[in-house]
Amino acid sequence: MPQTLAVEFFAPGVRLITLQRPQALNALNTQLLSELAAELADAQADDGTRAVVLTGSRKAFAAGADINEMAERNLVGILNDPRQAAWQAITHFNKPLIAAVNGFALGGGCELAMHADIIIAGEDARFGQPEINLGIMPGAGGTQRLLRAVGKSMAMQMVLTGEPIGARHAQRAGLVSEVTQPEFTVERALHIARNIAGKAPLAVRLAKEALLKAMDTDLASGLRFERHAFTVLAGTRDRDEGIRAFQEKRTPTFTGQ
Ligand code: DAK
Repeated sequence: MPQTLAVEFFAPGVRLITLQRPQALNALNTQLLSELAAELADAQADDGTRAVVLTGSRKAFAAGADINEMAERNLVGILNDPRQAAWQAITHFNKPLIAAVNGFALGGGCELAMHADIIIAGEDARFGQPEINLGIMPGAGGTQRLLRAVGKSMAMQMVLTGEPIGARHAQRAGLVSEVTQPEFTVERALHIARNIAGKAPLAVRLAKEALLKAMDTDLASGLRFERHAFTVLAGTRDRDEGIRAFQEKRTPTFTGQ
């Protein structure tokens, strides 16, 4: 049983993971990161899980890496850091991941949110990379993913000053797809997850992979991947079912084949 997470299941195929270290504003210590990585691995292996929502509390999605734990690590400790493996597992999660962010998403917390495919933010959410204030810099993808999400100028400003931005600002910049009242953030994320969970799983998986390719490859390679994935889907039963259901004016029943 995880100690730092709560996990709930919703039909059809949605898993809600809530970070629960309220005493430290969900700071990401080794235990929390390991439990999160294990939960995502379980969700990935489970055919019944089609989408995952990740959230924190009203006050904090996550206030970054656990600074007290960081204080105990020297350079050797950092090179052999077990949190590296946990971050790798989170990075390789291949099902749809939606972050429902209220309150602080700082440092590793902002980086964790950026691992999600979609971010829904409450009006009071604050996104920031304050590592510079500790004499360090982002280490879990912050410099790379933030720049791709918000562009060079704003990423530079956020990383070099450490100052956070609010939810509306993050939405205008493209980091966040929707802003809600804080009490509806999780509900809205679950609604989107349920919608995605009803789609053909192979199409969702390949569409996600193709979209992520756009972030790290040139246009010609991305288009090649897209064409290949599109061709693969043309041979699936779910594609036949989707088209037949349209013609028969009914809701499709996808099986993942
Ligand atoms: N770590 C540990 N404890 C934290 C914490 C954190 N990041 N953030 C907050 N807390 C604790 C506070 O110490 C306090 O504990 P008590 O004093 O009550 O025992 C409690 O949570 C409530 O916090 P505050 O009293 O400070 O609450 P406020 O509302 O006044 O302020 C705040 C909220 C979020 C503005 C403030 O707590 C704050 O500035 N927190 C630190 C934010 C921060 O600097 N985050 C970046 C950390 S560096 C890596 C990958 C990534 C990283 C590292 C390694 N590898 C791949 C190896 C990432 C690094 C970072 O994220």
